[in-house]
Order: sequence, then structure tokens, then C-alpha cells
Amino acid sequence: MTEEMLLKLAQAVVDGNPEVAEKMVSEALVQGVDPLICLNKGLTVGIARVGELFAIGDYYLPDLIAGAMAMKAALSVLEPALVKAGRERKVLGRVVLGTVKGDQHDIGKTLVGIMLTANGFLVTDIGVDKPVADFVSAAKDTNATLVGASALLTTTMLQQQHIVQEFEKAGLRPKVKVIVGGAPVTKSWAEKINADGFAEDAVAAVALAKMLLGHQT
Ligand code: B1M
Repeated sequence: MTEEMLLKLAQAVVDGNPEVAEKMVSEALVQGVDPLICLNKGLTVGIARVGELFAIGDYYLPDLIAGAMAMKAALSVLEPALVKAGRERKVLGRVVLGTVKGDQHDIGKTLVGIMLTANGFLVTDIGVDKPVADFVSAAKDTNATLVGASALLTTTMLQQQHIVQEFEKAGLRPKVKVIVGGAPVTKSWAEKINADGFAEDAVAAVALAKMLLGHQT
């Protein structure tokens, strides 16, 4: 995929055009383009631009939704290829993943899940807007050793701290590691709330999960 095509793919997300985004990704895959290139140099660039335009007031909520829908449409085409691209086949660990209470953002969390699955983790995605208790019960039900909490809003980040505290209270730590991520989340926030780790993106989340569960990265 040329730089120009990647720019067009990003633009399809900026324009909130799911048909074009999906078609371009399908064509790229047929041509043998690395799905990670489509993701990182096309779709992610587009959705980041949508966020910038929203932040400066050029885009409104419907534009935000349209951009997200275009990204999700393209991701649904990309997902099987991303998973197939994963080389590890051994199960590296069981993971529970969700977006915290009060937060509806699911694209980043879903991507983290796709990349963990692609790299050999068994992922239980509990969805968005999930209260602390759901993370704990899912971890117990699935016998997970890693829990990931995603938060995209400064107002919902605090939920990550509640999750860490609840796992502590339930006596599940240190057996269960808790990792956090999402656009406003930082390493220092993760340290402050005593999480086991922070990952900036889905690729870093895989490396972090491997490291925490004792696998070589
Ligand atoms: Co919202 N939104 N949004 N939004 N939205 C942001 C987050 C915002 C930064 C936009 C802005 O102002 N520039 C802003 C938050 C400001 C803040 O608090 N700091 C914002 C706002 C304000 C809102 C609303 C309040 C708007 C309103 O209603 N007035 C509202 C809140 C709704 C709610 O949740 N209660 C809202 C709603 C929405 C939509 C529903 C329209 C839509 C989401 C659709 C969906 O997810 N199904 C949406 C979108 C699309 C965005 C932006 C534009 C894009 C988010 C995204 O999908 N990014 C976003 C701006 C931005 O982030 N630049 C914005 C792509 C995704 C791949 O990246 O999610 O960051 P990200 O995930 C990355 C990493 O962060 C990391 O890896 C991922 C992959 O690389 N990561 C993890 C994520 N989770 C991880 C977990 C890990 C590890 C890594 O371990 C567990």
C-alpha cells in the first residue's frame, strides 16, 4: 500500500465513510499488505485526526460517531488477518479485558484484545461500561491471571484505581495482574494507582502481558 493509499484510508475514517474504509482494507489485504500497516499508518492516523478535529470544535458528536463507525467497519475486515498474522500458537495466559464503568469507548480495548488473541492469549472481552464487580467476577470465572481495564475519559480513569483496589481486597493479587491503558492514561497514573503496568498501545500491551506473565518478549 503506497503512502497515498494510506492517506486515503485515513481520510475515509476522517470522512466517516465505512464503505470506502472497508473496501480499501479488503483490497490491501488481497494485495498482501501487512494488516498492521493498514492499522497503524491508516486507520489509527484517521481516528486520531477525528479526535483532534473534535477537540478544536470543528467536528461534533455525529462526526465522532461516523469516524468510529468507519474505523470499526474496516477493523471487522482486518481482524481475521491480524489474528492470522500472530505466530504464537501456545496459550500464553487467560486475560479479562473491558472498558470501565461510565465509558463507552471500545475501539482501543477491542484492538488490544485482537492483538493479545493474535499473540496466543485467551481473551474474555467483557465489553464496555463495566462496573468493577464485573472485572472481578469474570477473572474468577475464567481463572484469568491478567486483567486489562481501558479508560478513554479523564472522568472514568478513576475506575481503574477502584479495580486495582477491588482485586487487592478480594485477595486476588498478586496472582492476578492488573494493567491499564487508554488515551488519557499514563505510566505515572498506573504507578500512582498501584497497577501492575501500563501500555501505550495494543502492541505494547502484548509485550507487557508477556513480560508480566513471565514469557519472553
Ligand atoms: Co469520545 N472522547 N467521547 N467518543 N472519542 C475522546 C476520548 C476525546 C479525547 C475526544 C476529544 O475531545 N479530543 C474526549 C475525552 C476527553 C477526556 O476526557 N480527556 C472524548 C469525549 C469528551 C467523549 C464524550 C464525552 C463526548 C460527548 O458526549 N460530548 C462521549 C463520552 C461517551 C462515554 O463514553 N460515556 C464520547 C463518545 C464517543 C463516541 C461514542 C462517539 C466514539 C466512541 C465509539 C466507540 O468506541 N465505539 C468516540 C470516539 C471515537 C473518540 C475518539 C475520537 C477516538 C477514540 C478511539 O477509538 N481511538 C477520541 C479521541 C482520541 O482518543 N484521540 C475520543 C482509536 C483507538 C485505537 O485508540 O482508544 O486510544 P485508543 O486505544 C489505544 C490506546 O489508548 C491503547 O491501545 C489502543 C490501541 O492502540 N489502549 C490500551 C486502550 N485501551 C487500552 C487498555 C490497555 C492497554 C492499552 O490495557 C488494558
